[in-house]
Amino acid sequence: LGSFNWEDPFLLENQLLEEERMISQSARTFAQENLQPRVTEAYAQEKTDPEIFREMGEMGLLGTTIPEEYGGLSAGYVSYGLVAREIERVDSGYRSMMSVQSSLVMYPIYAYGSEEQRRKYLNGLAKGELIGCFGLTEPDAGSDPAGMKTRAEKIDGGYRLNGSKMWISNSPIADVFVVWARSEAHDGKIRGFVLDKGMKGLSAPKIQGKQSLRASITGEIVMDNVEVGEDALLPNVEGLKGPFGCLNRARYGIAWGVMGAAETCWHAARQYGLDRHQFRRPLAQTQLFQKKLADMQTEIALGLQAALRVGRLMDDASAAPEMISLIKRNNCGKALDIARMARDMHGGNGISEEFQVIRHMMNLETVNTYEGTHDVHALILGRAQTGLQAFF
Ligand code: TGC
Ligand code: FAD
Repeated sequence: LGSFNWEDPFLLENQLLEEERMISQSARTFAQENLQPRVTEAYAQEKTDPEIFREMGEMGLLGTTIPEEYGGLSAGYVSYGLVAREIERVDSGYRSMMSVQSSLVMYPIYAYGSEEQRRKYLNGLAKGELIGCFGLTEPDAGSDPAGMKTRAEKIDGGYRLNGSKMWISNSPIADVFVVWARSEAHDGKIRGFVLDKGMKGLSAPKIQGKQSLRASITGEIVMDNVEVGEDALLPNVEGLKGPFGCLNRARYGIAWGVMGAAETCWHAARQYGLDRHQFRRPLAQTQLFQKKLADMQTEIALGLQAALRVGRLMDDASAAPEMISLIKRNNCGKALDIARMARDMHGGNGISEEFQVIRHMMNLETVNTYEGTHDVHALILGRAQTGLQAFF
């Protein structure tokens, strides 16, 4: 029998290709050296440094799955997941910045865009010289995006857009806005449009006072008679499968990312338990503490293994959206439980920014909600096994 590595119980590392290991290692070095030193202040001050996009771009961490000719790395989805895990090991907000840019902005422009749109945007987005955002959610349409009110009306040579989007990552600092609207000219179907910062009638006010994901800026997108040319329409997709095609990729990345946040919390709790003595022995020498560590280790090992399995199927073009719902839901829920547990295991210190765990815990409340809430993914899985949809 082999030996047991407590940090990597199923030897995930051995299941990676050489290229995947290298991408993961360089993402880890980048995240630990460049992001970790600034996160506590960024979170406390609710400040997003747009320079981070350029730094990620220089490291090749934006649009890793996009072909090299458009500025990406032509890497696979396992590599993309490993990058998400390393960035979210530091903070879910930083991973959000990366995954919106990669999966929700570069991917739709690449997959649904014209050649001109690809040439216009992808290289700048890959370098982080342009910042992107993705507007699907509205004040009155969150879990049910089909209920959106944003409209595109046909005008001479293009479209006029009216509506507002809510809770949009990156929007106040974005140069490129991928927005989804019902288009009268296309039988009322949902279509994607790419808007540029500075267009008349387009604004993106910041949402103030978030108590979660504070290192990642979030805003609205307000479209007040924004007129765009025909060239702003994403020509190659229509209907909700457009935004959902992007969400499949982002949700998959989140399933890896949250395991990174959970690993940070687990490792911190273990170390705290070894260092802190009560009742004349380390906390880690109590049965309750060890049971909690065992639960954390088990859920993380299983969650990573499941993410790797789905990543391999994605690289094989055979992953189903329901598989992604399963791992997004499970891994977010488990990561949130682990962060709450780690917070508790730190006692009073657990509420201090210095020990980090409460920041992860607060962040994971958002991650458990966005990209389909925990319960919405349960309904997707319930529908898949009963054939009965229970959304309404
Ligand atoms: P439904 O009838 O199920 O489907 C409508 C059409 O969409 C297609 N479709 C999918 N296509 C590809 N992948 C998927 N995962 C798909 N899910 C659905 C479907 O085939 C159908 O196509 P067609 O051609 O037949 O019309 O739609 P519904 O209206 O009943 O939807 C229900 C539900 C709950 C599944 C869905 O609306 C849902 O998932 N809601 C959650 C909303 C959500 O995830 N929003 C995310 C906003 S973006 C975000 O949060 C970014 S945060 C990023 C960050 O900061 O990191
Ligand atoms: P609701 O849909 O109103 O849900 C409220 C509650 O009701 C939830 O518990 C939900 O599970 C439950 N519920 C809903 N429907 C049902 C049902 N049929 N049966 C049982 N329970 C149900 N969106 C974007 O488009 N782009 C972004 O970049 C983006 N970034 C975000 C960043 C942050 C920080 C946050 C917080 C959100 C972001 N979102 C973004 C929005 C996010 O996707 C939505 O918040 C999410 O989809 C949930 O929608 P909602 O907030 O309207 O909640």
